[in-house]
Amino acid sequence: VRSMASEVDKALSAKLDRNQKTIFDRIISKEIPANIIYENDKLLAFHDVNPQAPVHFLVIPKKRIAMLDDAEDNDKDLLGELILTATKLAKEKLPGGYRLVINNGRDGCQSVFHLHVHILGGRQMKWPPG
Ligand code: D5M
Repeated sequence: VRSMASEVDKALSAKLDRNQKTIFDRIISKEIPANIIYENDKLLAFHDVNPQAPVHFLVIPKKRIAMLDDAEDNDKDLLGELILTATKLAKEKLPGGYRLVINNGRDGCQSVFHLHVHILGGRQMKWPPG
């Protein structure tokens, strides 16, 4: 079982190359399997392979945006849809509440350089997050 520390290790060793395809591109193209929850022409939602809560899934834009830092004004609609879709799915699965997280860069503990929203819930979340 991978631990929280190893997610941090992964983030610390992850290399940012904006032109590099990531594992999420391969999930979008169905080259590799994922437990998909929702899909439309712009977005894909699937369960996180290393869940940090009883419910932990990701919503990603199909457009490759490496990280929140790279989002531009013309991504406004897409970012809106990303959050609203994450929320719609979260409300269905987690009526007691939930947390959305977007990790950005090394200090943010980002390990996959394809923008993704984490949706976590099914337990009492703590604050501040680690
Ligand atoms: O989070 C990246 C997240 O992506 C981390 O929680 C594991 C998850 N992950 C990595 N590979 C896969 C596959 N193949 N399927 C599902 N989930 C995956 P970050 O915010 O970059 O630290």
